[in-house]
Amino acid sequence: MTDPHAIQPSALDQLPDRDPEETAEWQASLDAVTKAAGPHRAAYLMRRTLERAEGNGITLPKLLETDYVNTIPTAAEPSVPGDEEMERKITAWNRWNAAAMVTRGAKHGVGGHIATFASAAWLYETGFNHFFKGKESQESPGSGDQLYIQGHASPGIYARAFLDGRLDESHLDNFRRESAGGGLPSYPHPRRLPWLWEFPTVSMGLGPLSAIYQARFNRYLTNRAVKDVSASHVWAFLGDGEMDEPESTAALALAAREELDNLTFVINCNLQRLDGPVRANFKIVQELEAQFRGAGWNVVKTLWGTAWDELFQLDTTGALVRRLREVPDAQVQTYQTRDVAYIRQDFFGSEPALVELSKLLSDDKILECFHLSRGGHEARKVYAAYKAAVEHKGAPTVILAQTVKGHTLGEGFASKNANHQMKKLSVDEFKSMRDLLELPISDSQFVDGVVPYGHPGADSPEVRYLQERRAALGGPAPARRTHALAPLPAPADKAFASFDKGSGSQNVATTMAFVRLVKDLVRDKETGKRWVPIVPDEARTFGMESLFPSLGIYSPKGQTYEPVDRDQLMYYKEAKNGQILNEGITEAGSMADFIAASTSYATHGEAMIPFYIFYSMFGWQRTADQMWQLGDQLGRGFLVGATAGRTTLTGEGLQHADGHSPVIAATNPAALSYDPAFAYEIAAIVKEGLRRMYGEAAPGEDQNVFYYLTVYNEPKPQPAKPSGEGVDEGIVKGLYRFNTAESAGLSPVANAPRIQLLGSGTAIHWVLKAQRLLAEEWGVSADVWSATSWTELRRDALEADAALLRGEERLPYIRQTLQGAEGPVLAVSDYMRQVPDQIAQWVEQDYSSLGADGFGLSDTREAARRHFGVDAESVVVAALAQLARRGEVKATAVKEAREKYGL
Ligand SMILES: Cc1ncc(C[n+]2csc(CCOP(=O)(O)OP(=O)(O)O)c2C)c(N)n1
Ligand SMILES: [Mg+2]
Repeated sequence: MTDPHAIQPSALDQLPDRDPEETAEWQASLDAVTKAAGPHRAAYLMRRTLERAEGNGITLPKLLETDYVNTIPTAAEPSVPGDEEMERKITAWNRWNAAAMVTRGAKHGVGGHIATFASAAWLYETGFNHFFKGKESQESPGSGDQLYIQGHASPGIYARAFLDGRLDESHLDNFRRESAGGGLPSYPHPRRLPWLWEFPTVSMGLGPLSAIYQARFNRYLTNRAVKDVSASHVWAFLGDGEMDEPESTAALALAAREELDNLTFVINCNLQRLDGPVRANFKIVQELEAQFRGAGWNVVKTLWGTAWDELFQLDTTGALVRRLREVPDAQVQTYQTRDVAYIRQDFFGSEPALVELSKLLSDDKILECFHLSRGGHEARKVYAAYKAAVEHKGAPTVILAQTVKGHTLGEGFASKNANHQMKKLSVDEFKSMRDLLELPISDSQFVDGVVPYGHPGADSPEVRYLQERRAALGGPAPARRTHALAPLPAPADKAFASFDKGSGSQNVATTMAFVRLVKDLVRDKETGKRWVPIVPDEARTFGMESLFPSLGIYSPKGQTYEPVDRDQLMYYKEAKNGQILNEGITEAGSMADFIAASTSYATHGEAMIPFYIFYSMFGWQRTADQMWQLGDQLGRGFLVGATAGRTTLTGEGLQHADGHSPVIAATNPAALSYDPAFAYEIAAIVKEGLRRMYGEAAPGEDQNVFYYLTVYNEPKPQPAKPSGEGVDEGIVKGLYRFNTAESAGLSPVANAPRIQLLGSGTAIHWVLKAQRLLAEEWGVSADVWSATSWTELRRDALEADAALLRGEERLPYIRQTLQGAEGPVLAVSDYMRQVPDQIAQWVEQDYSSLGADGFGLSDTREAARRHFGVDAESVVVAALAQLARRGEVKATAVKEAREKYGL
């Protein structure tokens, strides 16, 4: 056995002990207390001493865990400035209607959740009655607070909107039945119910991450003097199970570092998730406390209801606190469902001091404590926690509120492992709930066994109270602003037009072209300050470091140090009003930034224009779920996949080489995905994007879209924009003819066989070379088309197909554009063939494609292109093969070409 008093080497030894005698005296007094009064008392004294030290300004690292008790004792709770009885009644109606709407829907088999809101009802109610600011709030006009509501609690939010008159019975009866119109979406989906929901949350983990960046973005808006939203508070309601998602805790340190005291997490610690306990053998609250404290958050534990106070008073030995700390969560859950004999034996029977304590407790008292009395179920305690949170300065707050999952729903529900998925209550269960909640609903209202909705009447004291509270706080919540903003003025055309001349012989990569364009646009007098450049530690890779000194990198601290490169032109400039969000290596964080900025038009009534530029491989592939969230949240802005393509990243290889981001982007209905080949195309697409998302909407046009552009790092001379008709339209719609064999000056012979070559992005350069080889070496005329968006071409065609079912006939744009083009079509890109093949079924001509399928590899661009069979020579051979099949060139030409080029 090791001697506990033996001196162990420790970090303290690096610091010389100036007075070993004094040190020994302190240690001896601790030993004495431990011996005389027990370890609990010793620990208590140590904590008190640490508290005193803190009060004296002695800085010591904080302890990560406190006992399993409330942070705010009952005696320190402020009184709730409202009518507690009225709020109890309102909550009871909401509990009822939330359970009723899901139960009534059960006959359609559309599902729903009852237990989550039942555990969280007071967490929401207290916020709605006393804290959450609405959009018309005087302190934060047009913004209010931002509420991230747990997805599975949505029935409770609908129930409240029913009580306040924003929804009626038919809405509730169409919960989860949206296709006929007028229904309610399952979860917070702004796209489906844009006047109510602001923030989609149900893909767990994305809500907490987004909430942090939203709070951060609020600071950014304020610090950049776009809009003062310093009074807006961000509230994120989260499940304890949800905290296991990596995204949930990914940005905790950022929130603390930037002192986001405009942010509160409320974690509903009902100790259960979908399958069972969150931390069966451990304690989730303690784990979260340590994690949040360690990250620098203010932690408020609201664990026990008032009934427990008497027990803590009686706990003279500290045995109760010790036991509460040691019983694992799943055992606490079991107590919630077992009789008093079991609790006496299993909980109190574990040691003599607890047996003694339990003798002082009645059966009813024990049951009240173990079955019901939780901090998260008492308005006073929740109020105290929220007040502490909004008053805390210098750090965000997390409230760990302990609750019972399925609270008030009866024995069949409460604390049952399967309760997350139980979709209905029986009539008898409803009747017991009615009695428990003292709701004035009569048996006769259950017609044919159908549970009735409950409403005290539009003019009832409950509804008037609720509406008055909301009016005082600035209007209904949650609520999203849907009225149209004044369109932003279009930037001067000069910025775009300068790309139309081309770059002459100068080599310019399309990434560079995009960065140059943005540099011009951020200088625009009217709209420049609205741009939000976001980049996750890759600005230098994309040639953006010249933006550092001119725009500044956002830091709420400004620049407290002298940058190492201060004497250089492009030094690393941070500023409190910096415009660039240089996020460090977090694509998820950058996307969360993007989402906050891209929805600022609705959240704050201030349109912002985010562009987020990333390594294309680490965008969609890494964070596609956030792109989906963005689409749901109706975000607008530009995503830019740089260093795109499977063969462009000389030497980088398998994990960098992106051959499929356009495939993933195509799955998102809100993403308009473009693969521009030339600088002037980028200018045209960005110009159109600004018009569509921020300008005047055309009739029937959805403005709630975002753009995805793939740009390349390959320097090439940028041609001038062809002067032909329909070029601008073609760029936006996805295809236009760049040149013909004739206009390219390739002087083909009369009646030469002809082929149409379609290329996108960097592939256009191989296609153009192939066009020349075909003419000069094989007597074949090729016309070259730039396919700026395979995805938009397909969508247009899909729409034409859908219109056909409605009896409207129109040619898809792709077919119309290629009409009369001679010969077969060969489509080429630097992505897997699935990307160009999106259009195949609508091309009338013989169609074929080339692409970079399979894992990427490390090599030179030329070698990689030869490997994947997409280089100019491969294009020539494929074109000859296509023509040979049609009998338009000699069959031997294919073999000859392969041998000539050494394929
Ligand atoms: C990313 C993701 N994975 C899985 C789910 C499915 N899911 C929905 S709710 C749930 C359990 C939630 O438990 P918790 O967060 O503790 O919430 P509670 O209902 O207990 O308040 C799960 C696994 C989801 N919605 N999102
Ligand atoms: Mg839970």
